Amino acid sequence: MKIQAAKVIVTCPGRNFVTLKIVTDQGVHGIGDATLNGRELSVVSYLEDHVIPCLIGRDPRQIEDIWQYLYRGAYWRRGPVTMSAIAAVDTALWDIKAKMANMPLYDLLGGKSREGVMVYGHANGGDLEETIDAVGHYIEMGYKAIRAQSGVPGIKDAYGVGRGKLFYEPADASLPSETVWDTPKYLRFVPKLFETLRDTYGFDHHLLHDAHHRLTPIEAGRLGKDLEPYRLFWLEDTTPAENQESFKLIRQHTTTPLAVGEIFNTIWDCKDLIQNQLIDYIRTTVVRAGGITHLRRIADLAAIYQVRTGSHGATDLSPVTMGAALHFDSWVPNFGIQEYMRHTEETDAVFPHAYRFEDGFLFPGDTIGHGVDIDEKLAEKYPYKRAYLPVARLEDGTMWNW
Ligand code: CS2
Ligand code: MG
Repeated sequence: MKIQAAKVIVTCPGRNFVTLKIVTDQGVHGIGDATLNGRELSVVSYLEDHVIPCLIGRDPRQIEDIWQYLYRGAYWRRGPVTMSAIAAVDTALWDIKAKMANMPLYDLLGGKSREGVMVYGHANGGDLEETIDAVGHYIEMGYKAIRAQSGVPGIKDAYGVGRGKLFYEPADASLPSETVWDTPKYLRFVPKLFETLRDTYGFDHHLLHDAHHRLTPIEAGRLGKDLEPYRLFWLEDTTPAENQESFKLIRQHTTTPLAVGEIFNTIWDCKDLIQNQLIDYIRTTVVRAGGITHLRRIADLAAIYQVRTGSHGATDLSPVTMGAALHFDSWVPNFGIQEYMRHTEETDAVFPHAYRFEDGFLFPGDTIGHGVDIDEKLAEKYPYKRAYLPVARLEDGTMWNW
C-alpha cells in the first residue's frame, strides 16, 4: 500500500483553514488539519514544498515511522509550523488506518472510556451584566461547564469578548489590531465577576476563566487566591509559560486549578510543568502538538501525575481537529474536559462531520475514521483572506502579551 497523492486545501468560510488530504493507491483518503492562526501560509509551504514530496510512495500504515521521519528527519525540531505540519500528516494517516480497519478512530485507539465528552462553552459580554446573562444562556443550552470572559471597566478591548451570542473570533483584521491592557483594573474586576456568577447561579456548574498570558507570576498567584471561594474548574494561561519555573511561585499561593498548554508543541514543552505537578490540566491538542501519535505520549506522561487533559478547541482549530480530538477524548483515560467554541454554519458546511452536541456533551459519532471530511467544491468558493490576531500594549505604549 502506498501514498499516491497529497494536497493542501486552503479555504476561508468565515475564517482561514488549512487542510491536508492524503490519498492511497487503494482509493482510501484521510484528512488532517494544519491551521496555524495568523501564520497559515507558512504551514502550507512547509507541507507543499518540504513534506509532500517525501510522502509520495511511502506506506501509509507506518504512522510511527513517518512521524519519526518527519520529526527527526527535518533536523530542525519542534516549533508551531513544523509540528502543525506533522500533525496534519499524522491525523490524516490515523483517519486512513481507522477507515482501513473499518472502525471509528476511538476504537482503534483502545475503545471508548466514556459515552460523551464534557465540553465547555464560551460565555462573554461587554460588561458584568451582559456576561452574567451570557452564562445564563449557556446554562439554558445545557452546558455543564462554561468559560466566562467579560469586558472590564476602563479597558477598551478585554480579551475574549465576542461580537455575537455564540461566536468569538479574534483573528478578524488584515493587519493586527492594537488593544490596550491594564492589569490592576482586570485584577480588581475578575473576582467580582465570579462572585456575582456564583451568587446568581450557585455552584452546580463548572466555571472557567482564561487570563491569556497577561499576568506576572505573583499577580497570577494573587488572582488564583482571590478566586478560591468561587471554586473554578480552572484558571488558564495566567502567565507566559516560557519560564516554567515561575509556576512554582503561582502554586505556592493558590489552590485554584491551573491549565496551560494551548501554544505548546511537544512533550518537551509540557514535561517540567507536568513532572513538577505545577499544573492540573494540559491543553495541547491534535493540530498543535504533532497529531494523535504525539498527543497520546503527552497524555500518558500527564496521567502519571494525575494531570488531566483539556484540549484547546477555539474556532481556529478546524472541525477536523475537533473531530479527531473527540475520538482522542473518548479514549484517553485521564480526560478532563474539551473546549468547544462553535464554528459558523459556513465552516460546518465545508467540513461535514459526524460529531454532535447534546446536553453539555459532544459525541464523536460512529462513522469510521475520525468522522470529518472536506467538501472541496464548497471550499473553493472561499479564497484565503489574510487575518491576524490582535496585539496588546500597556497604556504607555509598551508591547504586552495579547
Ligand atoms: C484561547 C484562544 O480558546 C482559548 O482558550 O486562548 O481563543 C486563542 O486566543 C486562539 O486560539 C488563538 O488563535
Ligand atoms: Mg486560552
